[in-house]
Order: sequence, then C-alpha cells, then structure tokens
Amino acid sequence: MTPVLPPFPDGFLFGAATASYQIEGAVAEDGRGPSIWDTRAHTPGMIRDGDTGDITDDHYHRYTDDVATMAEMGLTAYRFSMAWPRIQPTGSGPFNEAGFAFYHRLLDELEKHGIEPLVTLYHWDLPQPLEDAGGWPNRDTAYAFEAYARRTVEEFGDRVSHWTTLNEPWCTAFLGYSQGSHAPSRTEPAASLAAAHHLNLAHGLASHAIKEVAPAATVSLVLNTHIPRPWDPSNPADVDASRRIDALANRIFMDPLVSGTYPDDLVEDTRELTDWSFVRDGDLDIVRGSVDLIGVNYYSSHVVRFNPGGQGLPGADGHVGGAGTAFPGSEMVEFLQPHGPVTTMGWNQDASAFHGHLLRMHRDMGLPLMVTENGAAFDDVVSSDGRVHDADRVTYLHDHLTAARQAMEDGVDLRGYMVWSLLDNFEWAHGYSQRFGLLRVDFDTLRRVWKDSAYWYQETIRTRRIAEIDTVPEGGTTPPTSY
Ligand code: PNW
Repeated sequence: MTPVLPPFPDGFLFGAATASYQIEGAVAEDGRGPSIWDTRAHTPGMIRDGDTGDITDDHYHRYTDDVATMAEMGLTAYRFSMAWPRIQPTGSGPFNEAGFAFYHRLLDELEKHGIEPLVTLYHWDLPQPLEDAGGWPNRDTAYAFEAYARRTVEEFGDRVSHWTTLNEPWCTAFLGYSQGSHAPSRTEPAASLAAAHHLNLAHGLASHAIKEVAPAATVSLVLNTHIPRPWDPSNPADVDASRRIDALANRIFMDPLVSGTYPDDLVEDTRELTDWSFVRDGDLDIVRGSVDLIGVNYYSSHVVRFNPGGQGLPGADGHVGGAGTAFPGSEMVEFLQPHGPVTTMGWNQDASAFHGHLLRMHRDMGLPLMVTENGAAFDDVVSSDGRVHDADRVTYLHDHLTAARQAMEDGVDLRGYMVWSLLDNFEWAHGYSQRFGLLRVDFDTLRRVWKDSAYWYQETIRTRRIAEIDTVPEGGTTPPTSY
C-alpha cells in the first residue's frame, strides 16, 4: 500500500535524465571533437566487453521520436547534457555551429511538447585537448569551462532557464583522477584534490557568467550522494571512518558553496598528499553563494568501518575498475557489502537513507533541491508477451518517490524528480551491461520498448500521486508501445 500522501503540488517537475555521451552516438559527426570518454572507450580493456559510445542509443538521429515518447509518458521536464566537444570541439578554440544546431533542434521538439529543458553543461565529456593540457588538475580548465558556459548560455539563454554547471564533480575528480575507473583513467591522488578544487572554481566562474548573460536563469550544481553509515556506531573509529568519507565525498563540495571554506577535517585528512596551495586567494569568494538550487543524485547508501588495508576488498564501494583509490588519504576506510537487496550494479536499495539525505541537504544547504537522478539497474528481460515486467524497478522508484514526497511533507523545498534514466544506455565503465532505462533498448536494432516502470511513471504523473506498484500497463494485454 502506498502511504496516504497529498498529491504533488502544481509546478513540481516530473522528468527523466540522460547524458550526452551515454545516449547520443554520432561521435564523429558534424564537427564533434573527441572527448576523454572517446579515448577511454577506445583503449582496450577499459570498458566491459569493449563497448563504446560510438552509436549507443543513436539519440542524435532519433531525438524526435524520443521526445515524442517523453510527451506520451507525460514528462514535464527533461534533464540532458550538452556535449562540450560538440559545441567547442577542442575545448578552447572556435565554437561549432552544427553543434549548436543539434541542440536547437532538440529544444524545438521539447518546446513543441511543453517539456521544460534542464540543461547540464558538463556531464563528463571533457574535450581531449584540454586533458592533453593537464585536465581538471590544471587550473586553466576552469577558465576554459567558464568561456564555454558563457558562449553556450548566450546561444540558448532565451530558451533554457535551468542550467546545471557540473554533474557530480566527485566522480570527475576521484573516479577520473585518483581511482582511474572513469576517464581520463589517471591514478594521481594529489592531482585529484586539485581537480576537485578546480571543479568548484569552474562551477563558480560559470555560475557568474550564466547570471551575467541570463540574470533570470536558475543555476544549479548536481552532487552525487554518499551516505556512509558507521558499521558499529558505538565504535569511535568507525564513526571517524564515516566522517572522513562524508568530508571527502559531500562536504568538499557543499562547504565552499555555503560558507566559502573547505572543511578543516578534510584538509587535515589529506595533509600528507597536498598542502592545498592550489586554492588561491579569492577563489572561494567566487564559489560561495553561486547556486540557486542543488541537484541531488541518489542511488544507494554505504556502510563503512575503520580497517587499515581494508579498502579495495571485493564489492567494497560500488566503483569498478581502476588501480587507485576513490578516497585519497582515507585508504583505511573499508566499504562493506551493504545489507538487503542490491541492483545489478551491486548498489543497495535504501529509500529511508534517501529521505534522510534530502532532509540533511535541506538543513545544511538552505536551498531548494531537485532530485536530478534516481533509479536502478536490473537484468530486464523481454517476456513472451513482448513486455518488460521490471517489477524490481517499479518497487525501487515507488519507494524512493514516496521517500521524496515524505521529505516534502517534512519541510524540504523539492522542485522536481528525474528518473535515471529515460532509456537504457552506455553505463560508463560497465558498457551496456547495466540497464537503468524506463525504456528498454535493444542494442542490435535500437528499438525502444516501454517497460512496466514507464507505464507506472506515466500513471503517477497523470494523477500526480504515486501509483500502486501493480499499476496495469496502459492497453492491458495489447502489445507494448515501441518504436
Ligand atoms: C551517475 N558511484 O553516475 C551519473 O550521473 C550517470 O551518468 C550514471 O549513469 C548514473 O549515475 C548511474 O551510475 C554515477 O560509483 C557513477 O558512486 C558512479 C557512482 C555514482 C554515480
């Protein structure tokens, strides 16, 4: 039974999220330049099964049908990212009119259907030449990002009013530059901390540029969540392990925005790696207060304990591949296998942690929030009736949307909820092995089929109430909608 909660208020945005490299394909078309993910994907052994994003969902050519499907599902918002190397192929040189033109065509379709675009400027596809010049550990990258953001908002500022600067800077800094499980696959702990700071600076610089060009725009930063619960809450060493992860994963991005400082404990925890001299006078003044809304990406919670030498044990923190640590300076923190049912990512399903996290972000940030990603990967199969009965995903979304609605009752100013993802896509180092979509994609034919979760979401949006988990797909036993 769904607890009795009031309907979602008018104006609450129901959407789905995607990212450019994960869905577009057409990597060499119309002047797009290579990004660090093209490089990683074409390096043997870096992506499961040798998969690449060369074609993926071919959304670059199928966006018209994809947007029509969003409209049929009832989505009132669509969160997507613009590919920096499509708009500015080398990351610092000339801008590419054909790249702008693609996003104009996409925005035309969204406008036609009354779907609000939520645009992310950077979802991990750094132009390769900027990486060749040092990447995010190089301070210049922050200024390159500012210039790209300014020009892009000049282009689209009259038709897009929600801009996100960066998606999950934690993943960029620590999976990309310390663990090496994401592009550019580097394992340099000290450099990853510089990258984190330059990402904060890039966000701040871009935020001011966006406001100069489009003063009425809403600017957000999207943060992924770590909820590190101590294995034994009565053991101070485990509590300290949890504090370390909270500093390195959450407060490293929250505190500069709210108070214009880095947490003292974080600086202390990482002192053997860096003296933080990459933080220059005035940097944090640029970052403080530079956001109107925080995007929250939530998938799962973690259990941690103090165990020198423990990190890197199998299944530990849900991040695959890479020879380095995702938590530089905190290698003594072990991530334990979470309790309860897990998704095919190995991530646990913990809606109550999500509720608690929304309350915490509301309390600590004092800003409106948007759930910019929430979803789950399962081994979906097409049944003999042609449908995808993804009951696990329906339950996951039902329970998490309920947690979000409850958080609103508890005082959180939550503006919308975006399912990750609209359609199955290229899941980074996991390739096509992880299916997060509301729509199933057959990667041989690129045919899309509505999963039961899509029908459940359609019903939820139609009624503005969380539909029961056994909601019958529209059309009963008729063949599923596909294209
Ligand atoms: C997010 N982690 O990535 C991204 O924003 C999406 O592009 C991605 O497809 C989605 O979540 C599902 O993974 C994450 O290891 C990648 O903690 C890794 C982690 C978290 C989020």
